Amino acid sequence: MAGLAATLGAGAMSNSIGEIENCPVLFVIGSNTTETHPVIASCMKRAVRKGGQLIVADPRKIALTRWAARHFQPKVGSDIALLNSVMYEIIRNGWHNKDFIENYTEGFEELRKAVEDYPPELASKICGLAPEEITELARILGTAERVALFYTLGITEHVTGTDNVKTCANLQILLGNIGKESAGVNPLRGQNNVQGACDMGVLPDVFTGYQKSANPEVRKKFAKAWNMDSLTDTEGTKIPAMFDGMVHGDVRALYLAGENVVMSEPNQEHTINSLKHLDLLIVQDIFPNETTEYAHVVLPATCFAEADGTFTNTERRVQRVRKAVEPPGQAREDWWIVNGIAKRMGRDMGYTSSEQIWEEIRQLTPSMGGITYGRIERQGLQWPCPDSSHAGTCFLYCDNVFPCGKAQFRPAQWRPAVETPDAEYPFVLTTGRRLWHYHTGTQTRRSAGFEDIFPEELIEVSPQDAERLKIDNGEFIMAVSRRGRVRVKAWVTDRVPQGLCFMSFHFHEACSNVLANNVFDPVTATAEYKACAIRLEKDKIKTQRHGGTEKKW
Ligand SMILES: Nc1nc2c(c(=O)[nH]1)N[C@H]1C(S)=C(S)[C@@H](COP(=O)(O)OP(=O)(O)OC[C@H]3O[C@@H](n4cnc5c(=O)[nH]c(N)nc54)[C@H](O)[C@@H]3O)O[C@H]1N2
Ligand SMILES: Nc1nc2c(c(=O)[nH]1)N[C@H]1C(S)=C(S)[C@@H](COP(=O)(O)OP(=O)(O)OC[C@H]3O[C@@H](n4cnc5c(=O)[nH]c(N)nc54)[C@H](O)[C@@H]3O)O[C@H]1N2
Ligand SMILES: [Mo]
Repeated sequence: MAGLAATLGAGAMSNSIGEIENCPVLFVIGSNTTETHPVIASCMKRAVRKGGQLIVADPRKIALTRWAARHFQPKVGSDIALLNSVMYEIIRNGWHNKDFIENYTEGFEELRKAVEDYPPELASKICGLAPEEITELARILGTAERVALFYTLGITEHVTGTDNVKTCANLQILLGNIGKESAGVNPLRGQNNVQGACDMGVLPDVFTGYQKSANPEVRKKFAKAWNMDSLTDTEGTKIPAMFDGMVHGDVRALYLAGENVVMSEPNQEHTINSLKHLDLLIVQDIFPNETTEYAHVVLPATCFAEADGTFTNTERRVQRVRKAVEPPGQAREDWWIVNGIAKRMGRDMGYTSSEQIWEEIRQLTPSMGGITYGRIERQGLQWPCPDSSHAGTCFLYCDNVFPCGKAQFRPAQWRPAVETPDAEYPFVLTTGRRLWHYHTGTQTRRSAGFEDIFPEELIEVSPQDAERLKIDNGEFIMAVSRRGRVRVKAWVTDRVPQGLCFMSFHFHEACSNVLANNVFDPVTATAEYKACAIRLEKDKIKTQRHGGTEKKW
């Protein structure tokens, strides 16, 4: 799977958005698509209207389930057990794609052995589905002509996130659902340009296009282009290690560009404490926010509508963005600020436009060599696009050609979340997003319309739990974890099953990251935002709505 892993590691969709409406079976696991990717959700609905079968696996009754032929409601953090059991049933019934496995894969025996430990009766105890439901899911996926799998953070934001992703890939390889249209393994990327950021090498161990910094040839190529004698092969630091390093004094200065970490990192107290240790905190942002409170220097940047450049979307499509309005005050484009700082630090990179920067990227990145501003003037191009005569790539691994040779099974074993409910903290809290708001709210909470529609945070509590704890819909309660407590209004709703609560991190008055657990996947260092243990308490002080900290700006 190295080739597959390279793209999955890059987190790109193997297939394209345009193929979604023709999927005969869509398997959506851990993605609240209607609220977080509404445009892609409408393609999924179109597929359903065309006769496609939509299968959703999500612990919550999300809006997409209204369109689903079947909604499976596994427990939070149980996906490996569920999918291993599904593969157990697929193999037991002979539904796996024997030709594909024989000719194009490696490691089938190891996978078969690994999933032997997950008969439905046993997996059922972990994931909370009936054994018959697991068999039913296996039959739907195993007997389909092809299946497209879509996943998002319900899969990745666990300490087992990497293994969760590998398990999704194992399933699709087992069924031969790779390298063809309207199939594949499709992580739906988050921000408008998170794909672009990763593609540009904003990761600790790669240059542009996932060229490894450990490779001496690659380092030589970049050093030459940048007129340097050599480039270091040390791997960059991942976020959790940075924050720990601040506390221990190893990290003295931090430069944040476009991240409101006080709100978005797990365990807010730890985040703030870490920032307070810094000698220098620089924040480059378009607005003052909870993090600029701790900054020594704030650099005002332009927003998307005030800048020129490219964004790369979830289907690997590089698209032009053009400046539509003039930036206010002293705000400058992000690249201009970085260029200016480098100049003052003694290294003039000499950039004068975003196109000039793109040209350098293109020349140094084989997978994007054929993408020029001229060619994407009207319509973006999808990488890989190696040269100017190449039309771009809709779906990866066509003709079963994998960069590593054969697709490799990478079996994984289920492990529970780090924090599971106990007598003191009896609920699972899973966190995420709402349609009306964007992340830490710096942008959407400045929009009167969104604030009218969804003005405050609500913690989702099941009707059964609310009745037992005598919690009324709309009543303020306290949500308490080992890391902090949050006062928040209860939304009594069957969107969550008994024992599960859900909160977003959009509102500073009641942010789930006060509660979330700062434990991380060992490979990616992604936090376990999707599972921690909490208890609910009645709020003794009956105060007004919006009782949290007041905004100072
Ligand atoms: N409106 C809006 N849209 C957004 C964003 C936003 O802030 N607001 N942010 C963007 C970004 S950066 C991202 S990364 C994406 C995220 O997109 P999503 O991942 O769709 O967003 P989340 O709200 O985190 O939803 C995760 C889903 O996983 C489910 N889940 C939780 N735990 C588990 C589990 O253990 N197993 C399974 N199978 N499912 C589980 C939750 O119930 C939820 O439905 O959204 C993007 N789109
Ligand atoms: N509990 C919980 N926490 C989570 C998650 C979760 O599911 N649950 N999801 C995680 C995920 S997937 C993500 S992506 C993160 C998001 O976390 P963040 O990236 O910290 O959240 P944003 O609110 O998007 O903050 C981005 C900042 O960038 C600024 N900004 C916007 N445009 C520009 C620009 O063009 N230039 C510059 N310089 N700044 C700009 C905004 O004003 C804002 O302050 O949150 C993570 N945190
Ligand atoms: Mo994200």
